[in-house]
Amino acid sequence: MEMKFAGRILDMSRCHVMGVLNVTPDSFSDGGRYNQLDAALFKARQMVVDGAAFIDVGGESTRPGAAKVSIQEELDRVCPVVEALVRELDVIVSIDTSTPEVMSQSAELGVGLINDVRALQREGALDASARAAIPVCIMHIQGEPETMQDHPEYRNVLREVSEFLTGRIRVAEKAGIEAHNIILDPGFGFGKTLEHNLRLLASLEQLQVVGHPMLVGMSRKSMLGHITGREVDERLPASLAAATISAMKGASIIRVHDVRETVDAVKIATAVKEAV
Ligand code: 8Y4
Repeated sequence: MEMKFAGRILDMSRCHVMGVLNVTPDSFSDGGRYNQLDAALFKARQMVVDGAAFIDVGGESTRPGAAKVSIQEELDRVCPVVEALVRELDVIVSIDTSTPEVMSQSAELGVGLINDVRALQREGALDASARAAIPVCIMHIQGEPETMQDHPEYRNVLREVSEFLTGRIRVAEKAGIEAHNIILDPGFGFGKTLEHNLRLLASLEQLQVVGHPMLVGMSRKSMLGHITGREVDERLPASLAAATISAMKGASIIRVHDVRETVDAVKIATAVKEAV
């Protein structure tokens, strides 16, 4: 199954790695040897060398308690970086945003994927994504990022995530988004307890919707901290285990902070899958 991201064709029956590039004001405040743009480009370049197929550029923190970012502020942060990455690097640039204006401007700059953790639920997002006419990742979230971890509750987490995603596919198609451009994501950590996250990972195959590749992101997340007792900067081994399991269970894209290590883990999983 092939998918086209701004001119680049990828076989989605295989597993690819997406590197995380945060462009929030404090993400590059180390040293002052580079300006923000140089630092972002340097980090992205290394992720491409390390084997990333995607770079996911995000200018708004979804952490509960994070400060709200205005549309103009998000545009100012993200657009120069997107423009530089598209021009300079041999990689698919993904835009991590829920803001319609950012979706539209990024698409004009040549981004290959819209990654929306709010599943195109913001006013104007469905329309902006449809007009962009590039692939979009629709992620499950319960509630809003600010409050989603207050008391996550499901009667049947698998069924509810599955029904949310199929419902959003239907809404997206009605808005003019082509079915072949829709990627799905169970949204690990987005309005879920450890138990919910583990149930979703254990049954990842059952969440697959025919014709729609799956993206997953568990890198360094607190679910891994809860199991291992490790702080965020010591979660690489746990993140690699989670990536390996996801790849074995059919994920097409794995969103991570540690590209080099994850590419190796995915290579092992892919080799085993293809040996059957
Ligand atoms: C430590 C490190 C603690 C990272 C928390 C986090 C996903 C996503 C995020 C995901 C898709 C994050 C933008 C949250 N997670 N997009 N974005 N899927 N599609 N938290 O799972 O990395 S940000």
